[in-house]
Amino acid sequence: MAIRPILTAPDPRLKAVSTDVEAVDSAIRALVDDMADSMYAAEGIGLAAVQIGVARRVIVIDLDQKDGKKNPIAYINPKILWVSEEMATFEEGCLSVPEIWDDVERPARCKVEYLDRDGVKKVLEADGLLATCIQHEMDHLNGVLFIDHLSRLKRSMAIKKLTKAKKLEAAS
Ligand code: K2U
Ligand code: ZN
Repeated sequence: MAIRPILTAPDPRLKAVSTDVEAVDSAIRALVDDMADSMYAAEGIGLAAVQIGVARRVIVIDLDQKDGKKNPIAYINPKILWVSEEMATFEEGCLSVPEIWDDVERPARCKVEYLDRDGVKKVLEADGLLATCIQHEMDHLNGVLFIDHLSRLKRSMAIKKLTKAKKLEAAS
């Protein structure tokens, strides 16, 4: 169990298209545990493996964090089977896009098939914040950040702000 550094944009590694996990073994379970530790340390509610530099199709989400309770759910090789025509808008942020928040419209509900941390196939119908978070994380597995859904002007302003912050961080 380890807290690993979270990549921040701009970083070409965040643009990778992550590859499927061949077998849900102890190494993948250790990756899931590290992802959960890293997510909690950053006070996030979701994390994709690519955000800690591992381009494999693994997501961890925990929307149940209250009173110190932790219930991290692993989604391995997740596939979206269906999305609703109905759309919903949430103000999104991202641990890899620090201090930038903006509204993103996505399908309000989705159905996702995945393997759990024991390799058991599951199917989940999600709505609300879970549906948004799953789609946000699925974007990460395809090398897409939430700012890629914004207008060209807003995205370029975000990249400019993030680039400036990285240069200041490197100089300090
Ligand atoms: O990829 C991520 O960083 C996951 C997001 C979860 C999320 C994003 C958009 C919509 C729903 C969920 C973070 O874990 S939670 C947002 C956040 C961003 C920066 C700092 C703290 C929390
Ligand atoms: Zn994100």
